[in-house]
Amino acid sequence: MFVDEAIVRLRAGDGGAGVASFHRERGRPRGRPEGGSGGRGGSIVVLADSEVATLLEYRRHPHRRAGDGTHGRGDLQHGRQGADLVLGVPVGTVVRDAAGVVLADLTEPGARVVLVEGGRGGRGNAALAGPRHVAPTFAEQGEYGEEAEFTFELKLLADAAIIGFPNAGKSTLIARVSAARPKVADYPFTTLEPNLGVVEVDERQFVLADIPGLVAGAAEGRGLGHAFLRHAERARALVLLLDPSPLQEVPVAAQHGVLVEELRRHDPALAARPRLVAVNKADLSGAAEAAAALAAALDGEVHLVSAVTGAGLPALMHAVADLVDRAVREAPERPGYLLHRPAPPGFSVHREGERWVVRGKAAERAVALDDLTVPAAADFAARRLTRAGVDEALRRAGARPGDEVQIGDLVFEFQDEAEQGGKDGEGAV
Ligand SMILES: Nc1nc2c(ncn2[C@@H]2O[C@H](COP(=O)(O)OP(=O)(O)OP(=O)(O)O)[C@@H](O)[C@H]2O)c(=O)[nH]1
Ligand SMILES: [Mg+2]
Repeated sequence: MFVDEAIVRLRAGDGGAGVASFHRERGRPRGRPEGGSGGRGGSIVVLADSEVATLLEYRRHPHRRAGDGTHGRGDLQHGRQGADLVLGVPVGTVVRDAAGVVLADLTEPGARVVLVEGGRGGRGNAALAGPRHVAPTFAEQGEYGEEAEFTFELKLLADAAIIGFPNAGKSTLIARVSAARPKVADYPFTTLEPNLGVVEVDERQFVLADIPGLVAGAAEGRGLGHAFLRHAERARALVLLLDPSPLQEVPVAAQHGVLVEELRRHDPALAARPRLVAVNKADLSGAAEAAAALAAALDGEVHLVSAVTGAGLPALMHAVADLVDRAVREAPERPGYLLHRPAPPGFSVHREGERWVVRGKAAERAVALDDLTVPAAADFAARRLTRAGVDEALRRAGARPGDEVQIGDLVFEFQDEAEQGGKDGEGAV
């Protein structure tokens, strides 16, 4: 089953906690701090993999988690890192965040992007020890891994795409010029998913896509709708394949008009894409006349081919190869992949009712200690908030000494250190 869209929920691993412990020796109740740090949580990465053909796996299992880091231990033993999780997706997958912003367009095999970052491991008391806190009795907590929802959308990377009404003979044609073997039948909408085939013309090669049939009103959902046109979006050239058969109710000139209009409604850039026009089923009576009349009406070239007998196909494939080559010369690079990283760690201050609320990693990290009821730990956290600029930001926002401040789960009273004799004042909590 071919699946070209999936919504996934990804959760990176949590960081392990740091630990507070002390070297113990006979006669010395409290020796040097020896608490190890926690390991960082695993991240989740998407990787464009040419072995992966569909997003089916993500439709089936949309929830993914990377490994957690383990906690630190005494004796300077650090926790192990959580395992990263690598999600293989087909080449041509576009990744969007929940707001629809494109994070990555994975057009090259091997392209990879980190989508959610593992939580940092907490530092143990050995790593926290410094001149001011020679033997901290506290340690940092591990950080939660990031969690977010993403949309994966596969846009096949064909060089050229065949667009036409149901039954026009698109699948018959691709089967004739490539090794692709899609189902062919004389009822409409035989093809429900695109088929790719490699076409060789002299020394040249290009990838041709057989796209499901398009009808008038596809943009409103008629027939199979037009969502599958996403697989034509990256094609450098289009082949409009028209059906002169009397069984086809719409005459070829009108088919041409409908196809161009539906392309435009899906994406104006598609209607502007270089294209060739071909009338199929040359073996049927009336086909040559229909092709000639259309050429006159369009004042352009119309290929007359038969996907069954093969007539006219070499010339048409040559013309497609020429068009693809020209487009490659004009724009050799496929649109590379874009990337917006999430906002860097920082913080913001908001007034919520009577309380000041500080949000953001920099502030949450400062207070992520295992036991803030220990005065030394509270002192340590207060100093880190000052260093991170949180006090200053609160003061500028209008916070007064005694106001309530919330950071994460922690609520405390604002104390203006500047008014108490400077940031380095000893013992202020
Ligand atoms: N006489 C004649 N019949 C053709 C030719 N090409 C295709 N057909 C017939 O047209 C019918 C439809 O062919 P398909 O290749 O399945 O058409 P399609 O465009 O892929 O159709 P959908 O997948 O339904 O959109 C089949 O019965 C084919 O045998 C041709 O050149 N001449
Ligand atoms: Mg078909």
